[in-house]
Amino acid sequence: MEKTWRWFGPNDKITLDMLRQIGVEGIVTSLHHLKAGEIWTREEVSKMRNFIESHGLRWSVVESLPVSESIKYGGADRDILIENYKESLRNLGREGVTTICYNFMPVLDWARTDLDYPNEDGTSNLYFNRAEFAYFDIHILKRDGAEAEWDAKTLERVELLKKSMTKEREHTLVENIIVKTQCFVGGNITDDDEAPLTTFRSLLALYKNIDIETLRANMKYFLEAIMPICDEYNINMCVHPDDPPMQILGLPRIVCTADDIRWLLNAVPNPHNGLTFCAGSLSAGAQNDVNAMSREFASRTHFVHLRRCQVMPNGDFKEAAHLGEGRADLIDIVRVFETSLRERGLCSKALPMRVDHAPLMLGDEKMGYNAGYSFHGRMLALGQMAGVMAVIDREFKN
Ligand code: DNO
Repeated sequence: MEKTWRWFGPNDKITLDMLRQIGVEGIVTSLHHLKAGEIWTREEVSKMRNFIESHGLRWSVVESLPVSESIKYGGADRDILIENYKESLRNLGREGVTTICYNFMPVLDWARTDLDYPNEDGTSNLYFNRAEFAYFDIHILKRDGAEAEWDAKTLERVELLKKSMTKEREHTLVENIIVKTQCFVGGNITDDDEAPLTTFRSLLALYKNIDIETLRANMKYFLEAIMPICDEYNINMCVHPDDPPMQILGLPRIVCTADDIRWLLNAVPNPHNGLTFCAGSLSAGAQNDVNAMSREFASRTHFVHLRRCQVMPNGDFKEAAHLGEGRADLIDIVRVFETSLRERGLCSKALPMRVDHAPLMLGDEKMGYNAGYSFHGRMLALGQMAGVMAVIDREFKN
């Protein structure tokens, strides 16, 4: 696979020159200065492409070209926003940037309660504490009917938590769940929002009458509308699975399980309607056999995220080391994709992969990196995954 790296644009403290030194081949980025729904002009796309190429790298993947909420819930202006999306795709296609990652998660792009959960070895990771998330839902957000949606064991933990909860921790939970994880990925809440909870509540309200069936219909509508452009420019759309892959905050979520993915790929059978195989997101769902899913969906996978989670008996999950304890066997998954490429007569570099979130280590914690996107942690993970790929490549040559 092609070794790519998520880079956040010219203001990223991790520079393209640094990335070349550690063996990165392709860049994954977005036009982060544009808001969801704005047209990406050919000039803007070309400027970014040239900047990346002037550093000896290529713009391999757009992550993300965000889908506006109105397209997801089916608002009055959705057709206008879909036209804008199509225009952005055309401009990307004209510039030869043809792998597009996006997601179809209502309101919240991804969810974690802890951004620096300490490990025994002195590093720290992202963590999802189910009870703290439920606490946020019931006691901070105060969402109607929230309590009834949580299981008895989690509610018992919430009761315990109530006894030790402080204002500071409540504030940190809000920051972690709806601000710090969202502001840098083109999410709904920006870091200068003075009332993030109010904004968040009004976004949730947009989905009051939207159930799974409606969201599915809206996703199909969106995909069918953009497929002609994808055919014309050979663009691969790669939906990112819901993270975590479960129903949360009363919102419908439709890319959580193998059945969901089967539905999505069959609903719009065009091969340009494909998947970002995020092993990490999928592994956070105890229902998912991630390795079996990689086999089943390899031929419709156009982009791979390598990471893995460890799921605790109480439903918490922790982002584990790439070669450590976790629910997805990344060595096997790399082998699945490398094999599938060769079976389909494609060159190994035809499929971009990036290491996803990795621990904070060796001074990363002082650098203010975006949550999950450390330098040393990701560099170590990339080294490990590059080693796995090299061994597998050697096996194919022998
Ligand atoms: C977080 C990411 C997500 C992902 C988007 C893709 O680190 O996994 O923000 O990039 O959901 O659209």
